[in-house]
Amino acid sequence: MKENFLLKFKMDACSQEDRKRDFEKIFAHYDVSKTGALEGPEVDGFVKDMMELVEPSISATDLDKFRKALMGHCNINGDGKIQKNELALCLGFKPS
Ligand SMILES: [Ca+2]
Repeated sequence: MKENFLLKFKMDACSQEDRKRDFEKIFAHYDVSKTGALEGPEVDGFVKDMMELVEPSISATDLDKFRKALMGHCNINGDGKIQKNELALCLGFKPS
């Protein structure tokens, strides 16, 4: 089984500090180009890992649907990328 980066993190970490640190690591891992925003294949990678946590054999069609839904939900400023603060809101982290 391919290693899934998201599995390394417990999203129910006990303190707000733990959660924030985990979030920073997750974002940095998927923001390959270090632009401060997930775009194109970076979003694909994030969506794939996230969906494979709940549905290991998910189809490409479903992944695409979920990617569109995620973009619709997270991409608040409408620039086609997911900024760090947008992903934080999406995952239920309070902006700091
Ligand atoms: Ca955006």
